[in-house]
Amino acid sequence: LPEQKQQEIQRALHLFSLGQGPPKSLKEAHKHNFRFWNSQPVTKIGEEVTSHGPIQSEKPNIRQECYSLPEGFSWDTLDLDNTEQLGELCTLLNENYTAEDDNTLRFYYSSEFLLWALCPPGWQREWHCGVRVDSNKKLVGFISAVPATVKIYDTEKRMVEVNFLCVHKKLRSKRMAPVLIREITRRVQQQGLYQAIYSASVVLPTPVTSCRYWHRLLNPRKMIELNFSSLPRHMTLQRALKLNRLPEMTKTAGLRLMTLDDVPKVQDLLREYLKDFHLLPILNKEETQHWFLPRDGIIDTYVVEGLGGVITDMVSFYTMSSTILNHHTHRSLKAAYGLYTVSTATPLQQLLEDVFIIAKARGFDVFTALDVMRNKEFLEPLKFTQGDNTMHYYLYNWSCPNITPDKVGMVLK
Ligand code: MYA
Repeated sequence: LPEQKQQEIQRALHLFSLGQGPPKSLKEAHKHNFRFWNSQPVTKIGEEVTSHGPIQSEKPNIRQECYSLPEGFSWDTLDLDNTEQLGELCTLLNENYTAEDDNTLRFYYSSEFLLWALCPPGWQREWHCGVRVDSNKKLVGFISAVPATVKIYDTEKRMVEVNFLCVHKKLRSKRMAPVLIREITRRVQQQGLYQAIYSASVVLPTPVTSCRYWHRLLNPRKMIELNFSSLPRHMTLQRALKLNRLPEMTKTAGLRLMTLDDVPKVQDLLREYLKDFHLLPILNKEETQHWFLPRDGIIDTYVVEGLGGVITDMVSFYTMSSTILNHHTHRSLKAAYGLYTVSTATPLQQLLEDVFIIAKARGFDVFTALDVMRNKEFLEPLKFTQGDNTMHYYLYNWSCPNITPDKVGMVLK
């Protein structure tokens, strides 16, 4: 094609991509002009990385004052101890954070879940960063960070996990997200941290790893009635019931909910299991307690206690409830999202099948897991089917070679 024509096509592609939001695949990402992300210390799309380390090694000049918001909006650091403000955050997220494309399912975040996710040991109020409309004080934007120690290949780094970036539906595509990201970056850097880890279903520069969701039906009848998008084609109710049938009773002696006394043993079990992966959390006692000690409707950890009180195995998952929109019989869906599964004495499949039996009895409809760690060993044998969604993990201001999902030892909530 003549050069002028080529340029016109490039320009049209660029304008098209601007109106489309971030790309959903790496192929699309190669054509996308990341106006904001290209200005940030992150690996560029297509850049081959062989070295390890910060992208910006010198300490940045940190602005003293907040970044400017469009006129009519102001920053407001939320106080999550204040039930009214916590309620406002629930409303913002529940109405604007997620909805399936076909508008049938919407995640429901409870106040208790948000307190668990946003106030782990070392949390900082400044990192619960909201945006309000000046005229009526309505909360319309949010971004958060929580502290974490993460090991990437051979480097242990104190950093933050960034999550719950949300802009009200009516204010989308107005470049509010880049301002929120810049502001949380500034507030984190002010505390002397220069790296972050985060995940998203969209492709940005550049995933360090890309993992797939898999689903195991616990209540196949309900999932079929809901026409759950990840069901295998031609799955009839009879086939689904037969395929997903579970034994009546669990098999593993000593399987029980984790208690406070188990914290040090769970910490040791996890440390030993995770040590060979290329991306993993380093958890102290307080963090292990916070992230794993069961809290009904939020986080569950089952352990197997062997002879002499030793903890040999564990399965942890968090609860994600969804509201079902426009269905004549079903109002809500309860999903278990697998975190860490470690087996040293119980066969992996038996351990999980037992947990499915318990989860089903406790009203969970589906068990969801990523293809990270050694999970591939049990996904297909235990009748999981691959979902439609990909979870891309990202690092801010850190470059390292890409990590395959089986070398990922970390699940972000
Ligand atoms: S992932 C969950 C994200 N939230 C949702 O999906 C909820 C529903 N969606 C929304 O609320 C909005 O669509 C959001 C974008 C707010 C996502 N991560 O304002 P815009 C880029 C990063 O016009 P909007 C999570 O919480 C996009 O490529 N960037 O767009 C982790 C474009 O940049 P560029 C994203 O649709 C968050 C720009 O924003 C995302 O109105 C980690 C457009 O802005 C995304 N999910 O709002 C954040 N989606 O021009 C990064 C779009 O370059 C943290 N964009 O293409 C980085 C580390 C910071 C700390 C560092 C410390 C040292």
